Amino acid sequence: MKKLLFSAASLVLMLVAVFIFSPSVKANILPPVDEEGIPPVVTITSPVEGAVVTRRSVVTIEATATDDEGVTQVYYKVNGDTLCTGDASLTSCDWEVPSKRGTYDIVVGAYDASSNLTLDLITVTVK
Ligand SMILES: [Ca+2]
Repeated sequence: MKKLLFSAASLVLMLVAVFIFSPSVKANILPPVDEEGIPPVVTITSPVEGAVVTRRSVVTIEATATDDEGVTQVYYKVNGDTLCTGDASLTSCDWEVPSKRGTYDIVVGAYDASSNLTLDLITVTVK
């Protein structure tokens, strides 16, 4: 009797394991995976690479972000500081240019639903 119970318990465990690890069940539990692994396409359209911007002005950074399965998150950074974050509808971000002259890196990043990340980077000069 003891042995029979043990066998029954093993069988249940095995079925549970099969259930948990079967691909169809996994697909329902885990977020969708972009099997193609196609990352978003991101382009900073304004300002242009190497542009000279005036200190203490406000520059509108504009970018496009597209993806085969849809862009889920976009962010704008200048020298590592996050200026704006949003969903795919975020296509521009105002940057209050500091008074310090020099070169500044503008980065726009976009994620798709599979957490693929694409960055575009330009460098501008503040004068
Ligand atoms: Ca994608």
